[in-house]
Amino acid sequence: MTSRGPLRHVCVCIPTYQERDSLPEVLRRVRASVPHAQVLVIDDASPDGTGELAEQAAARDPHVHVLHRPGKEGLGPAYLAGFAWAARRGFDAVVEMDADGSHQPEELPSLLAAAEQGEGADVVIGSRWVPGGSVHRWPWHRRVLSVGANTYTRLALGLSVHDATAGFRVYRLPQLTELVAGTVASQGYCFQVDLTRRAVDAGLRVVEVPIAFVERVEGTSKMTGSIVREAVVRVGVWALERRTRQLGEHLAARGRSRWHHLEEAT
Ligand SMILES: Nc1nc2c(ncn2[C@@H]2O[C@H](COP(=O)(O)OP(=O)(O)OP(=O)(O)O)[C@@H](O)[C@H]2O)c(=O)[nH]1
Ligand SMILES: [Mg+2]
Repeated sequence: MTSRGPLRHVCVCIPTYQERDSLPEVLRRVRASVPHAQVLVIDDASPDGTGELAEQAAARDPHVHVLHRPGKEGLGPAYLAGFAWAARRGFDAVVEMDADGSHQPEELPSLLAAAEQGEGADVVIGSRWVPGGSVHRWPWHRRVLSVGANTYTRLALGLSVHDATAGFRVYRLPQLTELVAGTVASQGYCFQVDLTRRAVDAGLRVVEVPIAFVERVEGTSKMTGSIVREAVVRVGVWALERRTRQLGEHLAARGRSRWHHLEEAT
């Protein structure tokens, strides 16, 4: 039985690449919204000095920490490094959150509450695409891309999650450590899809909570064509693997029931 007790030690992981204009305000709002939580900035040697800015914040505030990585490797590897950092320090849960202001720190308490209240959850996804969720300042083509990516993912992988690409999440740590024990090669936002399908396959309880997603005002997006291509290809491969596995299970079950009938008849 998985334990879903109260979350006393929470680490908010914020990956950054070139976010000097938005990070200070995001840090301020996170600290105000969840004062008990620790915050870890994971910076990939941003040339604009985001890492140094995070260091200055850490020097002023013992709740802020910085993990410096030698170069830009993508969102996935940055998060894996952050998860390992938090696991070594015995946190109960980690939060994933962008540094660009798209995820509202004021919604953190409701995400954490969803992990704790009632039956609780192992994974909480801050979802744009459930009733009550919303997207602000996105042009129509970004909406189409996100809805399209989520529809493709849901149909291809047979997931019931509505926002599998979302990057505002809570994970209980022991469960997350199991999920990422194997190789997680995904780099861009398909890292989020990868962890979603791993969580569902592992039988974890995944809950979606509506959020208001606001397009960044400062800095520039790191979304590229190759990040989208990575997601399309990887989701396609996972879908094939899943269907092949399901077919194998179906044939094995049919074989077993035929054998059973033969045994009964003799
Ligand atoms: N450490 C690290 N952080 C990254 C990397 N790429 C993106 N990030 C951070 O991940 C978060 C999400 O990146 P965004 O550029 O906002 O990408 P996005 O949210 O998918 O795209 P937009 O919707 O256009 O903002 C931000 O906090 C980025 O600074 C990376 O290679 N390394
Ligand atoms: Mg963003």
